[in-house]
Amino acid sequence: MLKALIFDVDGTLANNEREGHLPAFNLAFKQLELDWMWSEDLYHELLKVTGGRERLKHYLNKYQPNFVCEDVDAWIAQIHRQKTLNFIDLLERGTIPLRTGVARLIFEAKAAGLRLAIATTTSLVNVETLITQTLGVEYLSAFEVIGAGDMVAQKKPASDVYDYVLEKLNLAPSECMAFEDSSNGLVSASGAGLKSIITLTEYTQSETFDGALVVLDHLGEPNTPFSMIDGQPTAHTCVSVDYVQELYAQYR
Ligand code: XBP
Ligand code: MG
Repeated sequence: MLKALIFDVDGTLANNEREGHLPAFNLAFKQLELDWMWSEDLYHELLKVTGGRERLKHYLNKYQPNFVCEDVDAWIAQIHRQKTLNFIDLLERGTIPLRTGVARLIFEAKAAGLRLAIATTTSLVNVETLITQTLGVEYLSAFEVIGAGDMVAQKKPASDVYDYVLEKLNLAPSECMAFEDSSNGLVSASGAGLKSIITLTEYTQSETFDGALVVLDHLGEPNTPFSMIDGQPTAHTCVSVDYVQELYAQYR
């Protein structure tokens, strides 16, 4: 029986890479007097590396090979702390909404008695601020488990964060459904034995999603139907609990 829905955050709950993380990184570079500026195209490439600190390290190795400092990891941590402050500031200004259909599905799932959890690469404070700003602070407790990047040894595409969430929920992967937007996220969820529903973003639309139950442009609303990119044709026009249950029953 389907018992829980587990949501990724960046790209899945909110389309917040281009409007959130990217400008937050660039502002941090400026504030710390670094002569770096990430374009959208460069960021698209850098997104293959999950986790902000890991992404910064990859950028330094590949694009700033002559950069020297005494303690690179401490410097990266400082840039990342500043970037997180900038990102939180953007969230608190209310400029980053949830994606189409996300709030509706969360309300519906909760009303139907499904358990809710989060499995993300980003920091806990980012998740808590996003939920507070969009759904309201009372919704923080609706998510029984929030698995964040720094709580596990390896970030996505490793399965660690999904393994962690399943263990905390005390559920088997066969009792849950994952929601992801990226190939790294799908590989992570699949590695933990979970089936996934994918909603693409502009950054992930050219990726491959072998093994996903269905690939959509978004979760849809009754008056804003989703487009199916890959999957079995359906009469459903938005991802409702009924549709999730149908997908779950077909592929269990
Ligand atoms: C996507 C990511 C994150 C964010 C940045 O995470 O790779 O690294 O881009 O977050 P997910 P931090 O889709 O799993 O939510 O800078 O806080 O690491
Ligand atoms: Mg994601």
